[in-house]
Formats: sequence, structure tokens, C-alpha cells
Amino acid sequence: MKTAELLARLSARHPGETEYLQAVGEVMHSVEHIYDEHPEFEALAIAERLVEPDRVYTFKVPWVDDKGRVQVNTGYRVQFNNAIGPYKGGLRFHASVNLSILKFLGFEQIFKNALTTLPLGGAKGGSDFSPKGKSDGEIMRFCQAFMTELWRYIGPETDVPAGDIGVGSREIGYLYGMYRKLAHENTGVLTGKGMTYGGSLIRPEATGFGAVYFTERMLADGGDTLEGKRIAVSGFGNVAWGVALKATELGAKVITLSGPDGYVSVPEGLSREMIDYMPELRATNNDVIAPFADAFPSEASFMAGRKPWEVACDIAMPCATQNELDGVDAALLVENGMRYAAEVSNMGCTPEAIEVFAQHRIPYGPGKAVNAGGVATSGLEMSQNAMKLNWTAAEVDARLREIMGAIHASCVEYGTGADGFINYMNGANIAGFMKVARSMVEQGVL
Ligand code: 2IT
Repeated sequence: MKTAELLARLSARHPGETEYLQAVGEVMHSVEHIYDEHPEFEALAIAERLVEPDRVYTFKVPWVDDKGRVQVNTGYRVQFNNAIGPYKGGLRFHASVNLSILKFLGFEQIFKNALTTLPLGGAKGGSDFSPKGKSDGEIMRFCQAFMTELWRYIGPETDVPAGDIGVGSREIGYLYGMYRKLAHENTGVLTGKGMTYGGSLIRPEATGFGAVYFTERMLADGGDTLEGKRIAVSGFGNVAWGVALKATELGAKVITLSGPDGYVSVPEGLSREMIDYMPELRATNNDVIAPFADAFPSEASFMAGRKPWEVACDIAMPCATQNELDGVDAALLVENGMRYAAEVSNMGCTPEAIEVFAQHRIPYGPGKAVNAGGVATSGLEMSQNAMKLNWTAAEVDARLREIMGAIHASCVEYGTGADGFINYMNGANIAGFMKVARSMVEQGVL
């Protein structure tokens, strides 16, 4: 593969789409050697076809706020690739959302979904709507307005959205209600649904639990366990909550959480009471972590405007957003003794950070493998909806564990170097890519 040429052409065609170009660059560099061993890939222009989304929907979302003012946001759905299954991926509601971010997320989703072992294609969507400071009524009206456009493009066998940043069970409920009304049908068209209308047990916990199951296996590869390990976590949303719950249960200490305003340090590790407080703080819709330290003044201290990567820890688990851990942060973490990096946010580490990990031979689990338990459990929700039955929490959790084990095995199979060092990023990219590329080859030029 002429990777440099491909990337140059792509950046000329999509100037300024930095996150998208970053995500494509990472995957293409990982797969170029394998690609060249398969002349049929080059002949069928698999790379050129894979890097462009199948289609992108953009639409206007007008809605009325509590003061009676008309607001206008932009809505998107990027349907990236459905070679192995229906389009699948979350919706992000955040002020930063733009086409570049949704294309990077949709592109990553293709390979992540392929890794889950389930038949799921890649997509992503969302809006630049910011839920921060909005009332429940405003959120409902926005979700309803968003769905009046989106519903034409999705369906239980074609494209199944879910949550992401800013879209949790409340938003999924409002979105699902409007879809049901417009389409006149009750189907598994969204995942992350509430338990009263077709949701799956363990879906709320799945991204965080899956991330800890994967991390446990990374440690086992190094002859290590989670017992007594200090974990620096960023974010304080659904994903950070699931990580904190499972990691603490397995004997680790979660010693930080963070928000856009700074981080909290909890040297003795989060207690169950603190973990239970996380969803409460999230529900205030203010997107700040400072009140956490006010709620637990003797155990937690707030560091305004700083990132958690300055604390000494054994494991770093970024759980907030893309590019939240850069080269400087990575160097500081390594200097302070960090031994494993398990990225839970999508593309949470910059290329420079990944380079620092590689230089110091720090095992690094990429987001598309570590956080795949979320979408995998969405796939399990789809299966339950199709069969019109519900599995028990224990059954879903057992399947999630099995899937995370399979993802880890793929990373090891494709990522172990001649010297025995496991490059989980290359492994994940190659394993995901090979499945999608083979499926595209078998199905012809489309
Ligand atoms: O990034 C992700 O994998 C998600 N936000 C979950 C997607 C899904 O369809 O459950």
C-alpha cells in the first residue's frame, strides 16, 4: 500500500478534517505490511474504498428552548461501512461535534465492531447540541426534533444507533419514543434502551466492565494482576463509572476522576459511596468534577485546570474523549512509574503519546479493543430484541467476558512481535481490518 500517497490524497480531498485523518493514518500504518501480502486488496482498491464513508446525512435540527427562543443545531449520521453487518455506532451530543470527529469515530467503529466477533458494520452520528445546562424538557424537545429527521435513515436491520458522549439512557428514551411514534413499530432500532422497553441488562456497565476485563488480560500477559494496582482514570461519565465499579471490585484502586474543569485525586481509591455518587453528579448536567471534592472533603482533593496524568499510578485509563492524553502526559506517566496504558475513550491518546509508550515498551491497549465491550453488548441487546426475550445479567456478563477474551486473543495473535512484545494497537487494527477487507473482497466492488 502506498500509505503516504493515500493519506496525502485524502487530506487534499478533506482539508482540515484532522481527527478523521489521524484515525485513518493510524490504521493504515498498522495494516500496510499485511495489505501488501494480499494483491487482491490492491487490485480491488480496498483501502481507497474503506477510508471513505458510504454516505453522510446532515440535517437541520430546529427546536424551542425554555425561554421560547428558537434554537438551530446540526444533526449528522455517518454510515461508514456495512460489509459485515448493519451500520452500528453511537450518537454524540456535544458542542465540539463536527464532521471530522464523527468521521473519525465512524471509521474507528468499523474495526472495533469487526473485533467483537458479531455481525456489525460501522457508523456514528450526533449533533453539536450541548446538553450542558439544559433542562429535561429542552433535552426531550431536542431529541424529538433530531429524530424527526434521523428516523428515515435508520432501522433495526439497516442502521442501529446508540449512545456516546452526551447521549445516555434518558436521551435514548426520548429518541426511541419519537422513532416508535413516527415509524409505527417497536423494534430494536436503538440500543442502550431502558429495561422497560427492550434494553439489555449490563449494557450500562458494559463499556467499563469490558475495559477492565481487557486490562486484566493485558496484565496477565505481563504476569500481573489488578490486585492493589493504582489506576488513574479520566472523565466521570458512564464509562469511567463502569471502570471504577469493576476495577474496585477486582481489588484495584481508582485514584483519580476528571472533568473539563480539572481532576480530583483520591489517594486511597474510590469507595463504593463515591462510585455511586458519580451518576448523581453527571445527572446535574453541569459537566464539572469540582463538586466531587466538596462531597468527600476528607478523602478527595480538587486540582483545578489540570489533567490526572501527573499522579503516580500503575495503570492509566483515559475514559473521557479523543486526544486527551498527549506526548507530554505520556512521558510524565512513564517517569512516575506507570506500567500499562489501557485507552478506554475513542482515540484518547495522541500519536505522540503512543510513540512514548512504544519507546518505553509500555503495553498500550487501543480504544477500539479496550472499549469494544460497549458496542458488543449493544449487539447482544439486538440479539435479544430479535428473539423477543431477555437474558439474565449473569448471562450477558458471561458473553461480554467471552467476547473481551476473543478480542484480546485477536490482538495477541496479530500483534505479537518477533521479540515477544505485544503491540495491541497493531493487533487490533490488523484483526479488524482483515475481517472487513475479506468480506469486501468476497462481495465484489460496491
Ligand atoms: O464508541 C462506541 O463504541 C459507542 N459509543 C457505543 C456504540 C454502540 O452502538 O453501542
